[in-house]
Formats: sequence, C-alpha cells, structure tokens
Amino acid sequence: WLGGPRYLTSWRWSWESLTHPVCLTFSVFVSAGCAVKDYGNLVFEEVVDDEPIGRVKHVRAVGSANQRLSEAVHAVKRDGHTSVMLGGDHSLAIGSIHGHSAAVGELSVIWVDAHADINTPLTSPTGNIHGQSMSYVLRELQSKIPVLPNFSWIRPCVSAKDLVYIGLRDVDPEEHYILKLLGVKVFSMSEVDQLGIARVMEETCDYLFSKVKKPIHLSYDIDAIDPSVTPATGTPVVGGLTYREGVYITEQVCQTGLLSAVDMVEVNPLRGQTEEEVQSTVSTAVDLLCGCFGRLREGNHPSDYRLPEE
Ligand code: 4U7
Ligand code: MN
Ligand code: MN
Ligand code: MN
Repeated sequence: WLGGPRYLTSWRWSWESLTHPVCLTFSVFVSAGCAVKDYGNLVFEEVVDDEPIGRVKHVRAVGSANQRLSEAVHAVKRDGHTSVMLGGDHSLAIGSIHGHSAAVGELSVIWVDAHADINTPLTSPTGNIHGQSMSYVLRELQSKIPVLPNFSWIRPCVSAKDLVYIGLRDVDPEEHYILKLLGVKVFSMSEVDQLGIARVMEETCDYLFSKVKKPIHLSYDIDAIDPSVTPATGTPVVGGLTYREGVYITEQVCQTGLLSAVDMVEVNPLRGQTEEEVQSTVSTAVDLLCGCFGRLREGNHPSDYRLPEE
C-alpha cells in the first residue's frame, strides 16, 4: 500500500478532489485562513514483473514513484511554498526528502514514528521499503546500499547529525546497531517518559540549531501516536504518544519558524475496523497538520482583528 500522495500548499480546490479523508485538511486549512494550493494527486501505475530483489518488495514501483514525488516536491519548494505530502506509506519520505533537499540544500529532519525506518535493503527483516526510507537518503549509509532498479536517481542528501527521532518503540536489532554506529539523536518513548515532551522538544531544537539553522523536514508517521487514538495504520505499536504529546510536537516545530516540508504518512483508512477508528485517525492527522501551520490550543485571532464598536 503505497497510496497516492497529495501535496497541499494556495487555493483552488474542488470538492471532487476530496478523494482521501485527509483532504479534509483543505477545508480546515482554508477556514483557518491558510492559503492552500493543491498540487493534486500523483497516480502511480502498476509495475508489471516487479519481482522482489533479495527480500525487498516492489522495488521498481517504489523507486519510480519516489522519483516523480521528488520532482513534485522540488516544484512545490521552487514555488516558495511549505510542502505538505499526504501519504501513502512512509517509503514516500525518500522522494519527499530528496526533492526538498534538491530545492533548499541541507536539511534538518525530525522523524516522528514508532519505528526508525532505517533498515538497509540488506538488513530489512520484512523487505518493506517503508521500513528502510532513511537508509537511502543518509550519506553515512551509502556504501551499504546495493544497486536497485529505479533507485539510481537518488543522491544521499541528509547527514546523520541532522536527524532526530521522536517516539521510537519498535526498533529492529540491526536498526539499533545503525543508530548507535552513526550516533543518531533518538528520543524513544523511554525519553518521552523520562523527560516529558516539553524537554524532548527543547533538546531537539537545541541539538538541531546549535550551529546553523537549517530548514526543517518533519516526517510524521501517524503510528507514532498511540493506536488507541490512531488505529487506522498498517503497523500499530502499543505505548505511543498521546494525542496531546503528538500535537505539542507540531506546535513546537511550527514555533521554530523553520518548517519547510511535512510528510503525514501511514494514514490508512482501509486499516480501520470501524468508522470511528477511521475518523479518529484522520482527524488526529488533520489536527497535527493544523499544529504545524500555527493553530494553537490557547486559541488564535487574525493580527488585524479589532473589537467591534457601536
Ligand atoms: B513504518 C519494520 F521489521 N522495522 O523494517 C520493517 F518491524 O513506516 C517495521 O514506520 C517498519 O510504518 C515500519 O519492516 C514502517 C519491522
Ligand atoms: Mn514510518
Ligand atoms: Mn511507523
Ligand atoms: Mn506503519
């Protein structure tokens, strides 16, 4: 399930385009006073004879989908917008990060997820590319990535020191080794418990902005949030972020003024058991996106607002 990614970033949208429930985002953003531009869906054709390579599944399809996505995100950034990519599975972060970096250069990546998605094609226990995304874009892992069809366009563009994970609680041994080897900054659910989400966000910002302030790529996997809140996703893991912790992350990232691209991924209405499960997952994804674009729980008002006088 790659799903069709969608980009939002000014106006002009039609209700016919609301094919995915997350596209509620359009109406919510517009009513919040945001300028929204819908860049439309990317439709991916089936790739025939896409036989696994080693254990890795759907290599050609995922490779070419991400190449198109990279170009699409590059175009959104060239137009000067903040990119919003609605997935679709987390393999789409490959193209999203790649296109973002092609347009703006060096990035900080904040990866909010139950999983690290840093398996290489050779360590992956499942062969699922959405569990490998970071390995394709990290400079430090390039010598470990085998040649794969439709992946040759990828230029590694992120340094391990510019990556922070939040919410991890299901990390494969090989991934754990890689994280330690590269010295990646990780705030697992243990650190969230220990420090509280406020300290985690403070330390995330201190760590990322200690030298130069780079544009932020926020890659938000909805399975970072506890499955009691966001069950309609492919790989739910118990013990996740609360709704409040999830929203707090987005408010703080917005506050930095550096947010340049967001992925909201692994929202999969087909995985919901009931309409309530789907609703809760989708509305949480929308609330997280609103947090990214300035909605505050204390309330908001237009800067030119004046009290009515008689
Ligand atoms: B997601 C896994 F083995 N690590 O590699 C893998 F546990 O984008 C899970 O974060 C990956 O949802 C989950 O397949 C990918 C597995
Ligand atoms: Mn993920
Ligand atoms: Mn995940
Ligand atoms: Mn998942």
